[in-house]
Amino acid sequence: MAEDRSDAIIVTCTAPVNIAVIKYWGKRDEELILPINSSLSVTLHQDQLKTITTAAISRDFKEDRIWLNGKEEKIDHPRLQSCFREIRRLARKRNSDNKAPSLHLNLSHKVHIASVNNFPTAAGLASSAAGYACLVYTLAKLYGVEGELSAIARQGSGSACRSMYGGFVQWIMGKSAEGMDSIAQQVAPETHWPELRILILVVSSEKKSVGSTAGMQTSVETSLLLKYRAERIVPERMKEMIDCISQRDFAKFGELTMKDSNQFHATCLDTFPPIFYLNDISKRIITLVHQYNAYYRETKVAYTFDAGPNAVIYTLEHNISEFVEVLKYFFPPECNGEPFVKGLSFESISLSGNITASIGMEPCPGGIQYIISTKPGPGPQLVNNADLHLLGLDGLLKKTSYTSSSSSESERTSV
Ligand code: 2P0
Repeated sequence: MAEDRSDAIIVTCTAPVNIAVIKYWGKRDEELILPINSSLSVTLHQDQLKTITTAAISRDFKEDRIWLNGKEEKIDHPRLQSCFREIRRLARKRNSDNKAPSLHLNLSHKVHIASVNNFPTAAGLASSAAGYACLVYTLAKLYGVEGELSAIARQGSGSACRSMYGGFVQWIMGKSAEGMDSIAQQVAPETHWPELRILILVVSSEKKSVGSTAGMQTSVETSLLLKYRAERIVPERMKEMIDCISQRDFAKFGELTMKDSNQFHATCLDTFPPIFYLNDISKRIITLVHQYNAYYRETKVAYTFDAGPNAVIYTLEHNISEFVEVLKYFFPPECNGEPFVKGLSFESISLSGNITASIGMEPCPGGIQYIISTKPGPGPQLVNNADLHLLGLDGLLKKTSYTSSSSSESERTSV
């Protein structure tokens, strides 16, 4: 728990990445980050992908400070400030209600934060979701505040509210102007569907052309398809997706996941000027998945794409060995000694020539840089080991905190 040798209290927590199967795209309120439609995601396991955040508070600190991935950044970012303000407001309320007044914490004391990801930025995964979820969870533990925190994480980054829970999570868009009802809720825990597997196919390490925040703003301003989607399509799809998950119906879950990803990218094309997130490799992966499913006459594998060209594949445990072999066949690895598949291991099998002949695509060497294999996982966690704090008792970044965390994690994720 919190540590208060000398005067500093230090807390470290971790939070997960999530991948939406019903996409969030578009805000009705930019400042409060209120969406135009509800969305639903799967929380990924933190053994493979997580953010680690340490928060320290002390009367000796002169100002609030933050280090992200080893580099000090400005603390005055409005979204960061929103999260600080809201957590401190809850702490003040808790103190004035006198429910569990904190003996140690003076709310005027300054806070130092350090945060690192255990996955390479090159993976192109939205790190803001895990990052803001981890910040809010860690600050809440530091100040000893509990309860509904997803509405605070939402004010850091919309998708961050879904990373406040494990398993299958919906973000209910809410109706109020203040956003108190725009919150995340767990639909089912990570244990609900133990066979579900997720592969992240990293196809490009380039920075995305249009960031999500700016991209969705232009879409809201210009795309009639997005408006139609938000008002007429997503409400039904949310119900349908919750049913697929509760019945563990992979074929329906996979089909709806692919359709929703395609519709999100259609709204990007309907944006003016249009936004292109999928590249040629993304499109080849889409074709491959459809050909593979056609071979079996069953939806065994599903893709989804966010605001970038990397694919996320959902499938079931018993399909994974074969599908990864299919990927290796059509995207022969050029990985220079690095493992092609990192993360959760599975047995390797040899491939039947019938499948590759039936798919009939030209192989594209190096098209996929590497794959991260994972499964659904739990929500944010408190780290009960002071050795893992990223900040020392002096409130400064430990010399090893960035590099050692990154290298030990990459060892752990290799197979
Ligand atoms: C999602 N994405 O539902 C969708 C699908 C990208 C495509 O949430 O402006 O980084 O911080 O609220 O949360 C990306 O949007 O945007 C996103 P902000 P965020 O996962």
